[in-house]
Amino acid sequence: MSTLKKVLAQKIDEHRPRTTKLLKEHGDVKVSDVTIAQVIGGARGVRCLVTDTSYLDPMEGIRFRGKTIPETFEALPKVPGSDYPYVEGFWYFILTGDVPTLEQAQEVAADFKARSEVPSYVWDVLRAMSPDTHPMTMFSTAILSMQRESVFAKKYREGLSKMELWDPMYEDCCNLMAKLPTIGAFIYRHKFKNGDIVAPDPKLDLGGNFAHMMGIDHPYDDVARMYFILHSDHESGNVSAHAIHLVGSALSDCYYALSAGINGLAGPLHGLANEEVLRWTQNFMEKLGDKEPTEDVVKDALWETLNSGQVIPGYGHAVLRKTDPRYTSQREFCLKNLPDYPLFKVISMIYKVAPGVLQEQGKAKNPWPNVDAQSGVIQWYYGVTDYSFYTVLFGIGRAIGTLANLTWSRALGYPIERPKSLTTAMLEDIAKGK
Ligand code: CMX
Repeated sequence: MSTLKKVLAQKIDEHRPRTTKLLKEHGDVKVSDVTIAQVIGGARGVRCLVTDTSYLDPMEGIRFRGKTIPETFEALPKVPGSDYPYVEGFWYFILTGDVPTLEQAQEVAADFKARSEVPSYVWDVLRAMSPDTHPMTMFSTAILSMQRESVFAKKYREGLSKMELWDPMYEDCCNLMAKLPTIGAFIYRHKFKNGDIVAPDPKLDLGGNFAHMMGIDHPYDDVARMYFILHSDHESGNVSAHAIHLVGSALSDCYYALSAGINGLAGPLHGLANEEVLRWTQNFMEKLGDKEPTEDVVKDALWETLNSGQVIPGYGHAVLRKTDPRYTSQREFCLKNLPDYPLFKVISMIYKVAPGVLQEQGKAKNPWPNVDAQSGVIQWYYGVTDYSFYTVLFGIGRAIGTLANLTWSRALGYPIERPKSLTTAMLEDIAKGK
């Protein structure tokens, strides 16, 4: 058994009594009161999920296993010759809460390599799809097509006790995690590089190998490591994470669950916003022609978007009430690596102007940028200009946290999710105090 699996099994044994005690001794303690606005308004702010892998504070932003983004990058073992950590080490960290040693991160890297071969029928499925299929549809389909590989589904059919369900779920999640970068890079090369596929290099770590399969040189390997870790986890209430948790709660395996989450991530109010940001910015720059993007010109363009009833992509958030630290982290990367790049300058100008415009409009509760406002410019700079691909990158990252969560959900025996609905007439009666 790998070190990671041994440590995880021990952590699960230690954690289970905490959940049992909360349920048995404190099950009737109130956590949230729910208002009619929350019932109608997408359960915003209703505290009714447990997530131990990460916590999102509205003012501070995300913490992975208690660590801020800079603390996470600082603590994890780095890939030799790189400024960024092993994604595989992050997988160890998010699953267990322990910072792995370099050897432990490399053990996961070797384990992933052994699991990384994608069944050839997946390539047949992707090649059979219409050329105008969106990369997210391809990604979701590729994941779903591998459901027949599920160890969890097989073991469940054979009859496995509830206490043991986490083990095949862990195996499935590792198998899937190890294959996602190869699938993502295949979709990119198949769709945007005339099908000129680059074979994986078994010597490289997950981030390095992804850059290699994309066909892009250093420092794109660092971009991949940074990008996957930054997008990994944002508690469980966001659409992709929640969809994955929800589908998994029916004891569907992780192929079904992740595919569902990827479908949610493909919505323009969620992960697809990174594509929308680039589309908006490119349209804006085209209209601008040779003119300088002054503050006034940017302001006018933002108002035009708002006045036409559309949202400003990359701005606002359901939980955050300040600039997303995932935005800041990517901005710092840009300031170091591409400070004078014209597209970055436009993105920075939007950052200067958009919060004021949104505040003046007075609708958005959070006028500050989220992760999606800054991610596309980095991709564009390194040659990935086909922005319909960007959300696939988000999806590979998002799998890390959500698959770790799914493993823990099976370990702690969380039940099938089933909130209760009311009719509008019932809400009207409640409003009248009946
Ligand atoms: N531009 C224009 N209007 C916005 C806005 C934006 N960026 N953000 C919020 N609003 C509007 C909402 O549409 C809503 O309008 P109505 O009252 O007419 O329905 C109003 O402000 C209040 O919304 P809110 O409570 O501040 O925001 P929500 O929690 O409902 O929605 C989010 C959050 C992210 C969907 C929203 O801010 C948005 O649409 N942003 C743009 C899309 C985007 O960047 N999404 C990516 C989020 C991060 C991610 O998941 O990847």
